[in-house]
Order: sequence, then structure tokens, then C-alpha cells
Amino acid sequence: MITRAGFIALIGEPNAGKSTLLNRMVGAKVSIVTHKVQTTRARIRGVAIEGESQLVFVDTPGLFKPRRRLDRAMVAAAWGGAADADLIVLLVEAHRGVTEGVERILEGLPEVAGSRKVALAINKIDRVKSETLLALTQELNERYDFTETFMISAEKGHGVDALRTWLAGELPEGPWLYPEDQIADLPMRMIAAEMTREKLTLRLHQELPYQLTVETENWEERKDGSARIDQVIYVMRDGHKGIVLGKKGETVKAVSKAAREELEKFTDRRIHLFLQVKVRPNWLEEAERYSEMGLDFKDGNT
Ligand SMILES: Nc1nc2c(ncn2[C@@H]2O[C@H](COP(=O)(O)OP(=O)(O)OP(=O)(O)O)[C@@H](O)[C@H]2O)c(=O)[nH]1
Ligand SMILES: [Mg+2]
Repeated sequence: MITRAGFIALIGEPNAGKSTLLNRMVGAKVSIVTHKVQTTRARIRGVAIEGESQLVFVDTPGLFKPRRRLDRAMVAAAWGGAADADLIVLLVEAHRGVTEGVERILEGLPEVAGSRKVALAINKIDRVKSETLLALTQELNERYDFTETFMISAEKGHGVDALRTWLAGELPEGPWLYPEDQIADLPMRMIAAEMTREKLTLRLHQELPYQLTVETENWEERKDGSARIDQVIYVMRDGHKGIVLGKKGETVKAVSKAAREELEKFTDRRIHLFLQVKVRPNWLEEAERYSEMGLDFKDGNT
């Protein structure tokens, strides 16, 4: 029996639906999703199986014009994800079309992709009329030599099977890269921190989600089968700490509850989650914060 395996990078602008697609392909929520841009910060691998093929999807941060060190490290991680993959899928939002951001990605793509196959996935087709799709497909294919074009809704699932089947057939022949029951390749402590960051991002406004990071400091297995997890939320200012805590600690309490419930579902066990908020004005310039996030600090150098 011939098996196939390889890496498939999902790239695109922030908010294009890369993490939603990864989760759908894997069949579990491995990568966090919000309606806000720049949710994913590092490369996150999720594993799916299709026939004799093992598909390792690499979710990447969105590609955008970076301003801060963190932004630069994120964008470098995204292009790096594409450069290391066997196949690349570019996600473009159907209702937004060829934005300036998409133009910039198309400019960088030839060099990064080289001779590798790039599929175009026009996502969020549930938001537009079919006439729009044909015009957009044509326009994008005039600008880049995509191997295939797929029209999908990562959220609703339309077109996703066709994309998965095509990818499975295009991967190089070779042994599987992960045990067949493995769905993600990132440490549980990081998945747990990401879940808390998702809940924070959903509840906090404006710039605050971009100025905090979450780390799992301690994970303790308990005799009764449950786990105690201690996490720190790093913020930059006293004022931010106050907002994260909320009136009488209501905000952090709600975040903790939501994150704990999701973690319990994910791990199928009882979790005791303890969150602490620490002010660390300079965390965006600390190498250790980047390694905890799975990013390369040096990538942020100008
Ligand atoms: N209507 C619709 N919304 C979608 C679809 N796919 C994703 N979304 C929504 O788009 C938003 C962004 O989705 P994400 O998966 O977080 O996007 P992303 O590309 O990972 O974003 P970053 O991590 O910020 O780069 C979320 O609110 C999703 O629910 C889709 O097919 N249709
Ligand atoms: Mg994402």
C-alpha cells in the first residue's frame, strides 16, 4: 500500500479563515478563532487523515504589514510556514476580493513558493453571490498560476471535502509523520494558553488583545484524574490589568470559566484553571515571551 504524507501551509490575510479551515480539516478545535484580525500568532500544526494520506496542516499567522517586533515575528513565521511546506493553500475572502493585502501576498508568493503547487481557496462563499466568485476566480488566476481553485466555506464546510481529497492526492509518497491518533502538534500547555487568549480576545476591546500574552506556568496532575493549571496573563500597563480583571474581577472570572469549559471538553477531564494578571511593560521585547509563543525572537529584528 502506498502511503502519502506532508505539510500543507494555510496562508492568507488576517481573518481569512485559516484557523477555521484547519479545525474543520482536523475535526477538532486545535487553533483558536475569533472575529478579530491577527488572532493566530505562531505556526500551529493539525493532522488529518484522508485514505492513505496523512495531511499535516500548518496554520499560520495572517500576512499583513508588520509594525511591531511581534508583528514581524508573526509574519516571518507565516512566510516560513509556506517555505517549509509541501503544498500551499492561499485563502482569500470571497466578499473582500483582491485587497491591498492580497496584492502584497501575491507579490511575495512566487519567491516563497518556487515550483511548489499553490491552491487558491476562496473562502466564505456563504457571504456572496456565485457571480462574484467567477469574476474573482478569474482575476486571481490571471495574477498567479494557481494549480487549482476551490470555493469553500470553512465555517459551513462547503467545498472542504474536495479540497482535502485533492491535497491528499498531491502529497509526496512516504511514511506517515505522526501516530494515526494524533491530531495536533503543539504542547498541551500551549493549547491551554491559547484557549485563554481566545476568551480574552473575545471579551476585550480595541488594542488590548494585541498587547497581552498568556503563558501556562504550571500544570499539575491530580490523583483524582483532574489537572490544576496555572496561567499568567502578561499585560503592559496597570490600566490594562484593571480592565482584564474587570469590576470585582468579573472579566477574568468569565474568561477563566469559558477557557476552563473548553479545556475540559478538549481534554475530556476536569480542569482547575487559575489565572493571574501581571504587569510587564516590556514583554513585547522579551525573548522568552516569544519562545513561549512558539515564535523566533530574532525574526522580529528590523
Ligand atoms: N461567514 C463565514 N465566516 C467565516 C468562514 N470561515 C471563517 N469565518 C469567520 O472568520 C473569522 C476569522 O476566522 P479565523 O479562522 O480566526 O481566521 P484566520 O485566518 O485564522 O485569522 P488570523 O489568525 O487572525 O490570521 C471568524 O469569525 C470565523 O468564524 C466562512 O466560511 N464563512
Ligand atoms: Mg488564525
